[in-house]
Amino acid sequence: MKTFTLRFASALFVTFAVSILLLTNISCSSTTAVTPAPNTINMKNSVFDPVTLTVTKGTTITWVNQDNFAHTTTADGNAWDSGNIAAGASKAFTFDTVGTFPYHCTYHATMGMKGTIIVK
Ligand SMILES: [Cu+2]
Repeated sequence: MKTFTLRFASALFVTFAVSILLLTNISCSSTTAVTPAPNTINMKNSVFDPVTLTVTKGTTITWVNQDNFAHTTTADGNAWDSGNIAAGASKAFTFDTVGTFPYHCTYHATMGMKGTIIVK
């Protein structure tokens, strides 16, 4: 009787553990699907990397300046403007409006330092 109870309890526990694993996997894969790219844009050699970033509404994007001089992230339509982001510094904005937002660095746009944020 004791053995049977123990086995039954073990079976229950295994079922429970497998369920948790399945649930964990499901939530992990859906998170990956919603956010395909890390929400960080590097500013290096006066280039935004990646040049185009697609995110879901409500996502916070962080720009990281890896150059040893200042950059900005400035929306062409002025939806956002970081002002100076010093060497080694970063700046984050949260995107709550769906749309396509071209942007640039005010210092290096003429050198081609431009990017696009797509919010879905
Ligand atoms: Cu710049």
